[in-house]
Amino acid sequence: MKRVINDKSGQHRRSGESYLITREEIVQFNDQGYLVLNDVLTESEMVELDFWFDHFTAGKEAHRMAKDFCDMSQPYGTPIEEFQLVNAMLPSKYRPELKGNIFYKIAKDISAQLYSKGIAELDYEQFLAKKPAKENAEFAMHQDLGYWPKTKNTWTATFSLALSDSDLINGCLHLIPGTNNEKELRKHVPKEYKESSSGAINRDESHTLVIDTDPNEEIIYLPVRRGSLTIHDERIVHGSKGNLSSEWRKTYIMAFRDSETIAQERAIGFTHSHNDEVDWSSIIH
Ligand SMILES: O=C(O)CCC(=O)C(=O)O
Repeated sequence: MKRVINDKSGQHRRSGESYLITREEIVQFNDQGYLVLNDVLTESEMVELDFWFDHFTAGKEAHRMAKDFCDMSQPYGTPIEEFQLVNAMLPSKYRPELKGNIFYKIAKDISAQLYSKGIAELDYEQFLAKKPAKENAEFAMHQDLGYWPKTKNTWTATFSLALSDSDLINGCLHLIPGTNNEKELRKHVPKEYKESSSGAINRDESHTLVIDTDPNEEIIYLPVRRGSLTIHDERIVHGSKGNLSSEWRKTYIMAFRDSETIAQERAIGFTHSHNDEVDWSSIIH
């Protein structure tokens, strides 16, 4: 088991709302599909985000979020008291006060350094909290692109900001480096689903998709301290295990994609809300 920690990153890379990444890190992101950046946000910046994270994950906006407040590891409709993990999708849609926060500004700045072929914009964001002592608060191995409509340009940088330290005990992100460069996307199958009479897969039951992995593939773990970031791309095979600790694992996720890709998604009604009504058979040429 390998743990990846990037000791060269840190606050010395910060200048106002910018965070400088190196040429080697850009190459690593393209070749291996992920990056780890330590100590990106300061403690006082984090405290402002804590307030909204705790507000949402305590369910204070749940009454108007429908499926956007859910436990992605279980079927929709699971009672809140039985949640193992709490997902709050698109928090700044529900509380616009969150728009343009410091995490957004820094992630946008890093996206621009990672992506030179177009304009990287925020596509969606989510809060993810794993409850203490919940062995099944896990994300099955998947590739993010397996969840999304097909678009010409798939470029994505998904930023996970640790609001709590994350480690092997509380279910930090893990992944298989280099799988981002596989030619074909792996076959994703819904964890819970019913087939319609036409044989099409109905994903109304739950959001989770799963893929098979080979036990010989090397999985690496990305433990990070509070205020640090992991960044992964849309094709890398990744997931996370349950939380065996006595504390919450808290993560704020933002995904940046090419501005034209986002426009294509929106044109078919795809906003990354779990309340979207999308024609999953639609393919954008
Ligand atoms: O951070 C995690 O636990 C997993 C999140 C994840 O799978 C994702 O952002 O696609």
